[in-house]
Amino acid sequence: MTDIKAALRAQHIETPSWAYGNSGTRFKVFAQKGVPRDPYEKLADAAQVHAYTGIAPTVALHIPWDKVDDYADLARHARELGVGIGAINSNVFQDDDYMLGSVTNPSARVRRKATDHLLECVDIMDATGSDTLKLWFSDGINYPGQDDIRARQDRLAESLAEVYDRLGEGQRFLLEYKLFEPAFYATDVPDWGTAYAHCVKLGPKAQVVVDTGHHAPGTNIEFIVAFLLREGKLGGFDFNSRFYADDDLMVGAADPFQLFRIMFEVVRGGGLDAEAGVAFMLDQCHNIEPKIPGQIRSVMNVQEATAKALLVDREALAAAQSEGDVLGANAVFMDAYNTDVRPLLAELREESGLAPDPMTAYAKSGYFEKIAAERVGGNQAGWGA
Ligand code: PSV
Ligand code: MN
Repeated sequence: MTDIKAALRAQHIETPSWAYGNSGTRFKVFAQKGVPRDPYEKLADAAQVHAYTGIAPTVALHIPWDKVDDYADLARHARELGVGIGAINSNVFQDDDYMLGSVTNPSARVRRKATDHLLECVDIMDATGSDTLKLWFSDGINYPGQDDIRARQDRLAESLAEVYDRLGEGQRFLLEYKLFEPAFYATDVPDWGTAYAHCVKLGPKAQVVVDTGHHAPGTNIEFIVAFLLREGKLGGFDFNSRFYADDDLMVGAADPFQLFRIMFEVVRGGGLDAEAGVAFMLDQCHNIEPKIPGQIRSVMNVQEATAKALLVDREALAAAQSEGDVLGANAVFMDAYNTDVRPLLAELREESGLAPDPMTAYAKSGYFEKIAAERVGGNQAGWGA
């Protein structure tokens, strides 16, 4: 139990700045009270999530949504709030120029513009002290014959190589894949195999990030996790959950058992160890639920799944597996999943001087009432704004 508690104490989950802004679907973005109006206020909200959970000490930025004049000042502000800047997420999907793609666009001018943005993100890493660049490309085509699939791979490789060469000491990039959307026929980085192949070619500073919402229904995500960890190529997660496509719902809400299975492979593969360098990030939007509690709940969901994964009796499991005891092995696995870990986590928090229930503690803190009263006027931050 001491080992389990130590592992849980060391766990670090990163929240995304964009989860604190307004978000929605293409049908409607609902405004909520107290929503941040700039990146500084987003960091203040993220600091609340860390204050009550104790395990969310960094915040991912998305550029240009979090564009500021002075990034060093933003990083200083974060430190004063007790948090740090995590991954820098690039955005080459919201400019008119990118209609036919960014780094894979048939136009050399547009490709140059996109790659320059990625390089600018590395400058922001330098200024903020971030060690991770996250790359997601919306690039792809809608119609057979629209563009040359293979040439697009060449263009992608060329841009990635340029960004890779710009990375400094201790910096890396994570390449994210996604099956479809916004491209509907062929996406340029559609799956982990494509991302993996590009990363292997580039070298150790390039790794794959698994966004749990980016697969075809029924995909065995924990297999991908096990494989990438074994190869030293699992750079991190964008956690969220989904019922249909890339729903960006709270992680663990749709399928807590899947999250447990993923976390088991993480534990099994040594992915919780700091040296493994796996970044546990959330990539979610809270369209109808309040945002700060939505993030607190999500962090707790990952923590609960991790605790259950750590509880798996690995010796008993290995014994049953080597004896070919199918039902016995499955029972060991399910015993851990069916354990109520909430008392253990409450105890852990109290040992660290935190309230046992972060949701209640936050609700009672009066923070929401304060920001709802203070944050009037100005433009609320939003997904894509
Ligand atoms: C794309 O769907 C994605 O998962 C990428 O990580 C983007 O940066 C993010 O969503 C935007 O919310
Ligand atoms: Mn993502």
